[in-house]
Amino acid sequence: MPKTKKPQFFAVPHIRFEGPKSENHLAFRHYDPSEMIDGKSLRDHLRFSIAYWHSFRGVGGDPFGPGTIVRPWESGKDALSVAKRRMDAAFEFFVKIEAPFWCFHDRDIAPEGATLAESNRNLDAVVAHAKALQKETGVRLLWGTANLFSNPRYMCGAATNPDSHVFAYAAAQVKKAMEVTHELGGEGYTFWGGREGYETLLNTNLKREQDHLARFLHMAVDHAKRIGFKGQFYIEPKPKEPTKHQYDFDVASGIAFLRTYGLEKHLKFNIETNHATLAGHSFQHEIEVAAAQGMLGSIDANAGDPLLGWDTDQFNTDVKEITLAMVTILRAGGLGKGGLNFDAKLRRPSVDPEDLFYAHIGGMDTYALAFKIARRILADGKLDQFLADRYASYDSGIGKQIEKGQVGFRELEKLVLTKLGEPKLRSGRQEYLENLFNSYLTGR
Ligand code: XLS
Ligand code: NI
Ligand code: NI
Repeated sequence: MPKTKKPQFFAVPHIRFEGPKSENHLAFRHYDPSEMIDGKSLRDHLRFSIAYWHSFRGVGGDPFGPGTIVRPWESGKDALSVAKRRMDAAFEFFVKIEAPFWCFHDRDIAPEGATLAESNRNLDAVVAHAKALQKETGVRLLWGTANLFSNPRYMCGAATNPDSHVFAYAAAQVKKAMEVTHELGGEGYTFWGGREGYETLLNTNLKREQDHLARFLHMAVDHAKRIGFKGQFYIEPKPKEPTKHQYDFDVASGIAFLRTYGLEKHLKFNIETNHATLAGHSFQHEIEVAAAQGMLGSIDANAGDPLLGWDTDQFNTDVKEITLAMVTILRAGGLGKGGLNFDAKLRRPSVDPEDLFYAHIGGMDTYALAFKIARRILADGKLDQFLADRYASYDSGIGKQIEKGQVGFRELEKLVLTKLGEPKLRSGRQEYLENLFNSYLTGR
């Protein structure tokens, strides 16, 4: 990856791969971006991306106190020049941490103005800067999105707002966000439901709001065609927070929603670990459900805290959780145009710029290690063989006829009464499989 011209914001050196035995914690142990695997570099397999909002706009604030994180680049004569300086720092970071991609919301990168026209002008100015930095560094845009949840106008949602004026405003904002994503060569565009949900049904027409959300997404699909944007659209499910009930609750309800409104060909899922667990699912479950329908798109790589019931957006260092996810991702043939976007933030007391490095090194190494273990699991074939055997009764005979829709209740009743009788119990072997899985994790 090309280097930045003159690093000036981080006292940390370019992060290099030093292997598992390295004592240097500002080095990769498992992520060697240039390692070739199956004719493709690990960089291209994993497609890591940095989330601008957390890493360059997050200041560590929480409901009990203001931010703790003060960055040296957050100064300048006006908001626009600060935005550009911050972006210089961000691209220095992307290069030094070996991330080939980044992701942003429109309002992360450029200040919102007093009118939409002014916001658009600000965005254009910063996007021109981003374009130059992308060209200089080779870093690309994984996906763009619009912030449709911070401004008070969106307090009751954007596309699902009861006021059509707000719907129109959101449409105008997304139009522009899609256009700048396209301008920057973005490989995707994400819709996270922000405040698309409700607090109480006493003031909510659920059916109408869902219709409006679908209408909004159809407009986005139409606009993509109009401007020639070929990137992948993603919907990012989340069950709650900020609203009590979000319409894109989880992947399964997302599939139902997309199919109901004829959108299933146009969107895939951007699955976030912490959103999966908030919905009461495992990360692997959400990936598996999307993959089963050919709708696995991209990953927002983070972790929740098992003891907390909100989106803590932590960096994930859980090799087991990620390896399970990777097994499903690899079986599904990978992420295509998607990637692994670190939608994760530093803890409030992690106030130093170098904490950004430790955080991402940990996340990247965990994913790289999990990727390698998952490949070994699949190459070894024992798990796949177990699955194949478990369902083998559907490969021929009556099972095959069931799958092909060649028999119904009457035929099956007759068969059981005359021929099959009582089925024999077969072990699901869960404990054996857990031990087998652990043996891959620990290398023995
Ligand atoms: C919030 C979401 C958000 C999306 C992008 O919970 O994860 O960060 O990824 O709007
Ligand atoms: Ni996310
Ligand atoms: Ni989230």
